[in-house]
Amino acid sequence: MHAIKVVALAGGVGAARFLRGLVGVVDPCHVTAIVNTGDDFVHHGLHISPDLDTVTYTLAGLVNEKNGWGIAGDTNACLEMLGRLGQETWFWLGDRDIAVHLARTRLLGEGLPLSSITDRIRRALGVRARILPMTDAPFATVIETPEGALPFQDYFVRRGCRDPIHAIHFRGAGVARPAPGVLEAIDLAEAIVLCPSNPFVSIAPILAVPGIREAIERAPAPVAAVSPIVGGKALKGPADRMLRDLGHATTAVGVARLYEKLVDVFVLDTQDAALAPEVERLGMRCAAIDTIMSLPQRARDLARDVLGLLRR
Ligand code: FO1
Repeated sequence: MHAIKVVALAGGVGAARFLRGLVGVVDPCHVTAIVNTGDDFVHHGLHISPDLDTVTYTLAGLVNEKNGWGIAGDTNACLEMLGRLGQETWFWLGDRDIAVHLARTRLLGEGLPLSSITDRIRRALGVRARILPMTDAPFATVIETPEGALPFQDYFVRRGCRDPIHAIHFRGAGVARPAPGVLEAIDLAEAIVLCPSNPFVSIAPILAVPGIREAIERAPAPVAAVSPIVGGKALKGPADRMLRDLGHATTAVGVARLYEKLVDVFVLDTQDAALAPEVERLGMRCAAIDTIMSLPQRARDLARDVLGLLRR
């Protein structure tokens, strides 16, 4: 076990798997995940925080491994009934998952901030690592497409990421403040990791909260990023199409360029080892490691190797 304080910037499934590896090699009490809330939305009157839940369920050992999100073995009686009532069913909601959204929505209605609610949920589910939303303020990722501006989950789930992307906006970014504990965790960190998450819709929203990017830039801790692009393809989700549509190289180098001046060590997959010199020319160290977390042991190895690189 590393006795080192680690802060990880996290989106959904890829980040959750990395974090599960991380808490296998670092005391979970020393791990703080700062999680994207740009995907949050209100659906059927419920406040849904997909990335916070994906991270929480994964660390709690509850996640549906096949999807990477939702709860293993969850039933869908509520969704089925909603369908019979003529309500929207394009966003799959399991019955147990709905319980979490009900609790979150009720507590928000009572005036509790999202950060306190997230902390209550993770403790109730036995998660020892700290999970912080990037902000307690309203914040929404909006995707500009030929069909107009789409709220993130409309683009991602309802329309299945099929629209070309002109631009991505973060509504609320101007006035958002980092959630309590975020800046302190970054200041005190001994290692900072940008998880293998989508750089545009998972990591960029976190960095767009005023103060977070600046805190990372001035933090004494070294910063690593793990590429979510392997062999020119996203491991999950539309990151490769977003790189292409927004005019970037559809490779790990395209991702590394987005992290220029922020990251000390860039980790790409062994399949992309030949790209390392190009990444190093951007002014960061580059290491090629097996980044595909097909099994929990692989995620632990990856986390251990990333921390090893940061300690060097
Ligand atoms: N992703 C899907 O592709 N389809 C779904 O119906 C869906 C439902 C869902 C429910 C709860 C939850 O926490 C996540 C869910 N996701 C679903 C995943 C989610 O939309 C994305 O993974 C993130 O927003 C992107 O990180």
